[in-house]
Amino acid sequence: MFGFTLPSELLAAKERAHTFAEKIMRPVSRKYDETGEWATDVYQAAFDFGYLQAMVPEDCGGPGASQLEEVVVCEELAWGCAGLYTSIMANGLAMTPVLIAGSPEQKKKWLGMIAEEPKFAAFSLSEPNAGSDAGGMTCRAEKRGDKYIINGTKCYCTNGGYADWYTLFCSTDPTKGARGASCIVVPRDTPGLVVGKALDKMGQRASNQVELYFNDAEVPVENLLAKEGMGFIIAMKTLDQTRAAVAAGGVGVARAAFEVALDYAKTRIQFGAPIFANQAISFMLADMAKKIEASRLLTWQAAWMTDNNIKNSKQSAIAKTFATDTAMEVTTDAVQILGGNGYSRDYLVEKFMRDAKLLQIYEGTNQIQRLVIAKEIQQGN
Ligand code: COS
Repeated sequence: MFGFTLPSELLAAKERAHTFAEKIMRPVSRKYDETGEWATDVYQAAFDFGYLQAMVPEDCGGPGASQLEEVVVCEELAWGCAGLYTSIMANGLAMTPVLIAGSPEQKKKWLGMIAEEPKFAAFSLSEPNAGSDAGGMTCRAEKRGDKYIINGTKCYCTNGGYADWYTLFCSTDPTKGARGASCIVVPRDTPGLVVGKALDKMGQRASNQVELYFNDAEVPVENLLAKEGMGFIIAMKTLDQTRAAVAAGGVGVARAAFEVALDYAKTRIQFGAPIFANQAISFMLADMAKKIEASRLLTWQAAWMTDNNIKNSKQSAIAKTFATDTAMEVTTDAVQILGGNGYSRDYLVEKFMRDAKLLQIYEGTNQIQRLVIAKEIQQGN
């Protein structure tokens, strides 16, 4: 069966997520953008709606959402507020290494915890000197008896200030480069783990990114996911899955800006007519609509491939790049269409534009996505 419409249960999920975004996120999005405070009220509601724990499988007590459902919901959440969306979506990012590589016991323990009450996990890959070159990580875990002793610094750890546990990527064998990387679950209360202060950002200010400092932090060896040396592969497989949810964020932010710009263009009178009457404006809106629709289809495709166990490194990188570049272009054009009003804080489009920028940067910059796409097409994929 081939079709482009969502099945009824996903249409219902989309409608429900839109209601959540409209009634719970939008009214407070400006407040959390200004204060940068942690939105406990929104995350409690996100838990009640099943969004914080969406990726927890049913046998671990969660809703076990498909990737397609996740991206359908994420588009709406990002429409509501990209900063709040990032906190919610990044819980799925942090859980995915456990989903991919955890033993049944590890899944029950770590994912089950997220299903019980509003709790956060955080994905910790980047380091001050290993961002795009993720394989160059130097954070080190040495095995001593039944413990790993961890030393090093991580950065840009989303939700890191509020997480109960971290999926930490670190080197267990520095002589092997990326092949010496491992993924270890680190509980927040680990002695020797210090959480740094939050990054003060241009946009998505409701989300939280911190540095993590490990000083002889001790973690039981049973917290290792899969085997030593599998960390880099786990990270890459995780990002293949989760980049579709970032793409969905791009679609949501772009759509939010498009709606404001379209409404404005139809009602703003200049030279005796709505500015939409000028092709200079209506063609900008036509291009926005075109790119948003294409972004959504690419996003759905990448998510559908994950759900059907089809390798999607190329498609998720394409979706992430296309949709988040679209978000940047559309939000910038929306500010332009609103002119001076667009640049003012009286309208949300200036926030959408600041928020969009981060989507082009996190979960792999769009330059790295092009590297992934280039490698894939070189290999004939
Ligand atoms: N799935 C499975 N395995 C993968 C993979 C994938 N998607 N991508 C790479 N691998 C494997 C390769 O097959 C290779 O295995 P072998 O050692 O057996 O050959 C190994 O991983 C190393 O791959 P590669 O040589 O391609 O690694 P590079 O160091 O060249 O880096 C990029 C690859 C740049 C793509 C990677 O470092 C990356 O994604 N960087 C961005 C990181 C990122 O997104 N950071 C944001 C964090 S979240 S805020």
